[in-house]
Amino acid sequence: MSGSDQDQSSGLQSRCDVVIVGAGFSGMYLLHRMRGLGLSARVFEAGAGVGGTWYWNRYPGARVDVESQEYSYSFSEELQDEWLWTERYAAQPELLDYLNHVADRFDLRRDIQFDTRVTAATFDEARALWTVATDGGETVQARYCIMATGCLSVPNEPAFPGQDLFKGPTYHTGRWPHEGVDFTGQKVGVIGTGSSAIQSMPQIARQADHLYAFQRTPNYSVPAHNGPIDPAVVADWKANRAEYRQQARMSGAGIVAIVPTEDLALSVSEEERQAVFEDRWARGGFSVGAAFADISIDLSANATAAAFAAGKIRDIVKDPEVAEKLIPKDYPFGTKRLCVDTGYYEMFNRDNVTLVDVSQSPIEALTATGLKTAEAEYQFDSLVFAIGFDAMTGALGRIDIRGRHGQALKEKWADGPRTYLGLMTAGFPNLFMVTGPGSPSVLSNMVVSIEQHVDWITDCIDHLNGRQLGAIEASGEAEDAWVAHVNEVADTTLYPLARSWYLGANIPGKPRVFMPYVGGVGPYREKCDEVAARGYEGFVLSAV
Ligand code: FAD
Ligand code: N01
Repeated sequence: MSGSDQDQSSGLQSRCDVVIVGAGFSGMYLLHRMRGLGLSARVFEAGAGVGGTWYWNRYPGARVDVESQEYSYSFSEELQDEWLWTERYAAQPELLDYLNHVADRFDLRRDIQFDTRVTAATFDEARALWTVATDGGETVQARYCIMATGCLSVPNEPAFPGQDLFKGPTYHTGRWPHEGVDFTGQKVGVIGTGSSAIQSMPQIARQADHLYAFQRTPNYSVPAHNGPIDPAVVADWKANRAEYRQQARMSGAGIVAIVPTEDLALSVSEEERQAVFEDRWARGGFSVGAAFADISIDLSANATAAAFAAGKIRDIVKDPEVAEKLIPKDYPFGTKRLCVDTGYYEMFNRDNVTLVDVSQSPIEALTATGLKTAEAEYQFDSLVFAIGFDAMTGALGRIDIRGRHGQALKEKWADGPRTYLGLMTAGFPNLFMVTGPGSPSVLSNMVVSIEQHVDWITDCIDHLNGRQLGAIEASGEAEDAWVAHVNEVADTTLYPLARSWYLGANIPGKPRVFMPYVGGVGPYREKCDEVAARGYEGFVLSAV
C-alpha cells in the first residue's frame, strides 16, 4: 500500500491509507512516521489546534511533572538540538509552543483537520477497510485506523444534584477557557484535590479573595522545586543525551531523573532510610516515589514512605487539624498518582484558604450561590471542577467503533478493556491504539511510551506492506493471555488497594479493572520487540 494508490477525492467522502484520530504528542508523531513510509494519512482533531493535553489543560499552574528535557520527543536530533526549555518543569504555554513548533517544523498541519470530532469507525470485513465518520458529516476510508485519542482527554463531567442551579461561572480544569480567568476579588470553590487541583489552587489562592478546597480524598504530593532550568543539566543532557534517552527507554517509568534504585526500604537502617527520603525530597519530583524499589510492592516498605510524607505535611501545615485532614489514611503511598506541587501544602497556611473535608459529609448539591454538604453551606462566586477524567477508555468509548460482525468495542469492553499489548484488540483488525489499556502508558513518562508505540506500529505497517499483507489482528488467545498477565502483575503490587482512576473508580458505574500495565516500560518494550521479531507472534496477519 502506498500513497500513490489513494483515491483522494475532495468532498464528504475520501480515501487514504491511514486515519489518525487525535493531534497530541501521539497523533503528531504518527503522522510524521506514516508520511515517512510513503503513506497518505489524515488526522482528525476535535480541538482547534495541535497539542492535545497541552491544548486543553490551560488552568493556572498547569505544567509537566517529568523534567522538561525528558518529556520531549527523542526522534529528531535536530529538534532536540534547537529547542531549549526554560524551566525544570515546563509550564503549559511553553509545552504548547513546543508542540506548535513541532507541527511547523515537520509541516504537519496540512494533513490535520481541526475542529473535527470522529464519531464512528466501522470495519468493512470484505475489503479490510475502516470507514471513519466525523461530526462534520464526512467519511473517510482507510486501511488502518489509529486511535491517538489520549488517556486523559475526556473530562469527567460534573453531575452534582442541583448542577444547573449555581448562578456563577463554572470551569473544568481539563477545558480551561483560552482567554484565562481572573479570580481577583472573588470567592472560589474548587472541587477535587488531584494533580490538576494541586497545581491550580496555589495560583488561584494568590489571586482570589477566598478559596474553598473541597477534598474527598487527600493525595500525596511531593515538591517540584521548579525554577529556571539548570545550565549544568542542559549541558550534561546535551553531552549524554543518547545514553539518557536509551536509559529512559529501558527503565521502569521512562524517567532518568528520578534515579531509580534497587535498594529496599527495609534493608537499610532507619537513619539511612530517612536520609534517603530527605535527599530525594530535596531533589523533588517523582524521585521521592522511587526512593526504594519495594515501595510499590511491599506494605511495610510503603508505610515508611507514607510516614515520611505525613511528617512533611505536619511540618509544613501549621494548623494540626488541617494537616491531619491532608494526610491520606486509607491507601498506600503512590497508589493514587503521586502529585508534584509548587507550594500546595504551604497554601493551607494562608488566611484566605479553607480546606473542606467532604469525605464524611459529601457534597449534597450545588445551590444558586455555592454548595451544601450534610453539615454546612458554602458560598462562592465561581466554581472550578478539578474532578479529573474518564481515563484510558473514555475517548475510545465515545466513538462508535465496530469491528468484525458489527461488534461494538463498547460491548466487547463492557467488563473492562481487553487488549493484546495495549496495541490492538481481537476482532478489530487494523485498528491500533497508542498507549492503550494494557500498556505502561499513564504509569510512565508518556512521551517515551508514545514514541515506543508509534515506532512499533510504524514498523508493523511497514512489515505488512513489504509482504503484500493488508491486515493484522490480535488473536483471542494472545489477548486472553496478555489480559491475565496484566492483572497478575498488577496484583503483585499495591496499586489495586487504592480507589484510583487507574481502576476506573472515579467514574460511577465504570468496571473496576486495573488498566495500565505495571511491568515497566523497559520489559514491556522488550516484549513488544520480541513479538515483532517472531513475525508478530500472537497476531494473525493476512492478505486482503
Ligand atoms: P492527548 O494529548 O490527550 O491528545 C489526544 C487528542 O485526541 C486530544 O487533542 C483530543 O481532542 C483528541 N481526540 C480524542 N477523541 C477524539 C475524537 N473522537 N475525534 C477527534 N479528536 C479526538 N504525562 C506525563 O508523562 N508527564 C506529565 O507530566 C503529564 N502531565 C499531564 C498533565 C495534565 C494536566 C494531563 C491532563 C495529563 C498529563 N500527562 C502527563 C498525560 C498526557 O496526557 C500525556 O503525557 C500526553 O500529552 C498524551 O498525548 P496523546 O497525544 O496520547 O493524548
Ligand atoms: O484528576 P484526578 P486530575 N465529589 O482524578 C475528586 C494527570 N495530570 O485532573 O480521589 C468530590 O486525579 C477526586 O476525589 P477522589 C495525572 O496523571 C498530571 O487532578 O475520587 N470530589 C479527586 O480528588 C493525574 O493523575 C498533572 O475521592 C470529587 C479529584 O476530584 C491525572 O491527569 C496535572 C468528585 C480528581 O482528581 C488526573 O488528574 C494534572 C465528586 N463527585 C493532571 N469527583 C501534572 O502534574 C471527583 N472528585 C503533570
